[in-house]
Amino acid sequence: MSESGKKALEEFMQGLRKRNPHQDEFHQAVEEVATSVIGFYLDHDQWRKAQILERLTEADRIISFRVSWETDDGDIRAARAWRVQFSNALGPYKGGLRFHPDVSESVLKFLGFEQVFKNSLTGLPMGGAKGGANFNPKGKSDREVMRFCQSLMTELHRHIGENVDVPAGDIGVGSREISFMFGQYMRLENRWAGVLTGKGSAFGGSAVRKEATGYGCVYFCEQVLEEIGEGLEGKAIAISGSGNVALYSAEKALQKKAKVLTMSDSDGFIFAKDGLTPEQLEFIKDLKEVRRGRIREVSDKFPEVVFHKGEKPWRVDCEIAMPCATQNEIDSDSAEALIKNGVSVVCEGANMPTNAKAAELFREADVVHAPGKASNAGGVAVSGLEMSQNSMRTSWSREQVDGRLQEIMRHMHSRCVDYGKKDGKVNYIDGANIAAFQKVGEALLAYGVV
Ligand code: NDP
Ligand code: 2IT
Repeated sequence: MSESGKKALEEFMQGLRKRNPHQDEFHQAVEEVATSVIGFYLDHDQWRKAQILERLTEADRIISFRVSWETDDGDIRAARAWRVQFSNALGPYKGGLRFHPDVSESVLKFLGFEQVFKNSLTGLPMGGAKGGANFNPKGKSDREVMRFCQSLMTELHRHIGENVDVPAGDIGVGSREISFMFGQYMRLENRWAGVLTGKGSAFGGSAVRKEATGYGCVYFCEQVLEEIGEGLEGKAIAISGSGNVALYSAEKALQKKAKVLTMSDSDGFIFAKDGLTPEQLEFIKDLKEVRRGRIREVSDKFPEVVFHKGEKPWRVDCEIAMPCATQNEIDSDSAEALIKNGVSVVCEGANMPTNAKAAELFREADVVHAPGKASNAGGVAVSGLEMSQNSMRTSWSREQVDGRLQEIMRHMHSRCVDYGKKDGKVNYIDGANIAAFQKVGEALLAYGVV
């Protein structure tokens, strides 16, 4: 980067940190984008005069509210919830809801900010948002989760709408929670509307939405490999997480004949030295989706699969790393171990799973690094298709939706290549950031001062 670029970036980041104190995750997400786009920004006077970067790093609005709910024992609890409506420049606000004790305004701002760029890359007309609560669904009964979801929607319903803001799932929010929230929305509004995505197929949900993030991540990975003249068959993949994204990344990877060596949860990881078998993966799906159990139970059932308590899966020998759990799960120690053990591609299923130092190490070691805002965009893309189906009062077949998903992932990959290829190598982080920034920025320029 040029000296003037460095100086401008530092000044911009100083201002951002000052305006958003103590929001480390938000600073990190913005710095990554600003680093990619600062050269373009400095070269375009009109963009600077219009303060496009400054405007795109300020959320349109943030709604913060209390969610009171009652436990099965009759105790009263209060949680804090937010909806960060980041930008509707390209379409209705769109993005998931997260229920996790670590949720904070900073986490939701980073996620909402990334969502603006991710949604732009899909090519579908969607703005960016994120929401959630510092509620821990782990160990809660179905009735407790229902009461929490109903209470949250009692406030949230007045801020959303099929043409305004369309939430979906994320960590801790799957089809059970979406159904509870959707039921409450209809009760409050007395009308059916495609106001959430990830719904059940009986009531407006799209085929393949559940699988879409994981499948999309593997489709993207295939494109990345093709770009360097390789394929997925026989490749050793380390996957983290065992939730929605991890399960369907693993499923598609197995269908493509890759070897899935690891999966994890917050207790530790499991290691299958020759790769998980389809039977083992079916067991894990039932364990996680139906019984809501812990990953260590896999080795009770299959002793050849070894459980490593309290550890992350990044020390195994693998060619591909697919982090599918949470933000900053790959730090510099993990990155060093992966590089030493021969990783050549990192394809992110989670949002911002690699911290800034680890990303720098991958870049220096020539590891191809696909950022979540491109590689995990399959989920929100199929959410966009669910919105279209709801508006048209129709539903498309699995084959149709999966075909569209593959097409969208291919198209996003070529946009990353178009904007990120330099000296024969693709920098996917720059490619994704620059392509997305230009599209959202052009909309803002066209709107005038908004
Ligand atoms: P789930 O709640 O279904 O699964 C999350 C998984 O990650 C669980 O195995 C969980 O383990 C683990 N995990 C979560 N937090 C931590 C933590 N702090 N430390 C260690 N492990 C953790 O969520 P999803 O699969 O939906 O989401 C995973 C990632 O993918 C997130 O970054 C999300 O933002 C991103 N994403 C999700 C999309 C979707 O459509 N659902 C779309 C695009 C991105 P445990 O159960 O022990 O907490
Ligand atoms: O991070 C994400 O893209 C999601 N959690 C999915 C959002 C959506 O609206 O489907």
